[in-house]
Amino acid sequence: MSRHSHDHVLILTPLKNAAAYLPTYFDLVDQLDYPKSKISLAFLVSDTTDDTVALLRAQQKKWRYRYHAVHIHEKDFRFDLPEDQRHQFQLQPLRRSFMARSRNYLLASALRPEHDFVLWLDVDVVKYSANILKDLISVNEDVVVPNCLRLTEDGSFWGYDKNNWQETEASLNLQKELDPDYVLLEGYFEFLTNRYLMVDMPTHLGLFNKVPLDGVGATFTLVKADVHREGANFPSFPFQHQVETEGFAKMAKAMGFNVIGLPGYIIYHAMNA
Ligand SMILES: Nc1nc2c(ncn2[C@@H]2O[C@H](COP(=O)(O)OP(=O)(O)OP(=O)(O)O)[C@@H](O)[C@H]2O)c(=O)[nH]1
Ligand SMILES: [Mg+2]
Repeated sequence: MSRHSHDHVLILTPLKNAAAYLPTYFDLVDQLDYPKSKISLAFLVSDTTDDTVALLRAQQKKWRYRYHAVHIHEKDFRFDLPEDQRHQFQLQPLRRSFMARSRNYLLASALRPEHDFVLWLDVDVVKYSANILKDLISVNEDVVVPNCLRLTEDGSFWGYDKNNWQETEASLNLQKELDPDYVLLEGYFEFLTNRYLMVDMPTHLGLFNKVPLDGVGATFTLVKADVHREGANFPSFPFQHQVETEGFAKMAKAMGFNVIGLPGYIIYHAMNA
């Protein structure tokens, strides 16, 4: 029998000017109810002007013997996006294409034979259960995502990650007429896609109520490492009208992998812009 226990998780986080979020990020990771010897972390820092790298190095020193490994990668793409235009509709295909290249670079740099799962975790996810890793692994799907809301002061329900969705008859019909290179985006009034978003699905049917998805985001996305090893990654070019994380879901599905969402399993993203 193999001594390998098939539960080593590689946490991957791309970073850009993320110093403000890192303390909370590290606190939350450290609170995970999961053996730290079975967790590796790797970061890619790009085009950054704040002290993200200094904070990472300090944490790396602190966690060197606490976790299996902590690796810091740096690569600038010289993609200069004015902060106040980050979410502008026309800029999204380009912004997301650079994000795709960042994620692929990080994945290719960090993935090692000992890793059984890859957890994509954005730095600005600010609240999740300590059980989440065990819970998502227990779901035993190729790709699984919880439902990411915004953390609001009054606890009101405000969906954040609109990239988790199902195609509908209307969304598929609309794509028949579309230029193959046209990139679809969720959450923009400029172009309505008719997808059924996970943030709009019922959340009261239990933590482990599974729904099939056709697109995913990557605020908190657990992937069996073999899915990536076999070649599913983040297209930086339009693939079935998607780039980056939704393109990854499309690619994984095209290869025959399961992509599953848990609408009742809630995590929270920072309330920014
Ligand atoms: N390496 C790299 N990381 C990036 C880049 N842009 C954003 N990131 C990081 O990628 C993750 C997701 O980016 P966000 O800027 O949070 O994207 P978002 O959630 O769509 O947008 P917000 O609503 O502003 O949070 C975060 O951990 C960022 O720090 C980039 O150009 N390069
Ligand atoms: Mg974010």
